[in-house]
Amino acid sequence: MQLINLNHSPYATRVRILIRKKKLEIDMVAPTLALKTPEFMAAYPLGKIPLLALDDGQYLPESIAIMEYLEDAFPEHACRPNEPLAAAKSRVMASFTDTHLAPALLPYFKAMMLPEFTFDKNAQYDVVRTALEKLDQWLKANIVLENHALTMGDIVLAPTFWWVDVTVGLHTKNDITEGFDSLNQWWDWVRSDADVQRGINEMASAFAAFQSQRS
Ligand SMILES: N[C@@H](CCC(=O)N[C@@H](CS)C(=O)NCC(=O)O)C(=O)O
Repeated sequence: MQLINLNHSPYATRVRILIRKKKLEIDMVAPTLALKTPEFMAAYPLGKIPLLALDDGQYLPESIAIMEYLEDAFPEHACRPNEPLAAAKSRVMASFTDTHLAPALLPYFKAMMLPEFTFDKNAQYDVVRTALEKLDQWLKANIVLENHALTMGDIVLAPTFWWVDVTVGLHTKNDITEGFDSLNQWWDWVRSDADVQRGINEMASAFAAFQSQRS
């Protein structure tokens, strides 16, 4: 098996972190076809990275589906809790990441890729801050860090959360997480994990390389 990977991608990073947490021997390789080309789309119809290349030649897209597959296929070193409510909370974190937080960051990513793209920075700041406020309140009510082991939900959220400061920080000096104590405590806790930290460092290096190419 191989993971077709992009180091800057929060979606690929969550899978890299899980692979390392589960101690799986899966090579991580860059795509050999250029993204968005007809060749890429013909080979991988959903058109996105990451992809898990299976040994029989099939490709599995969608990071969460890949992570669930790896948990099902390799139950050792589980990152999906057995206890139903803990498992549900892990899924809430993953779902919140992809349905609330990542969409709120989209205009920032778009502006990074397309310098001519403009958006209302004050309004978008408020959208992101509102999403973070909800997350802070949810964490406060649902996660007790002292009793909490790293789950798939944490692994999904952490790389996208890293991008919050980076993307919003390109446009404002405000600390967008100011006052969100539960969220900040969770962030300190999650990035103290060596595999999470490694994934974040890889994203940071890839982003630094992207920025130096453009300047
Ligand atoms: N829902 C997908 C999203 C993956 C995604 O958006 N990947 C980006 C890289 S961060 C990508 O492949 N973009 C290429 C493109 O849109 O052409 C997942 O969870 O895997």
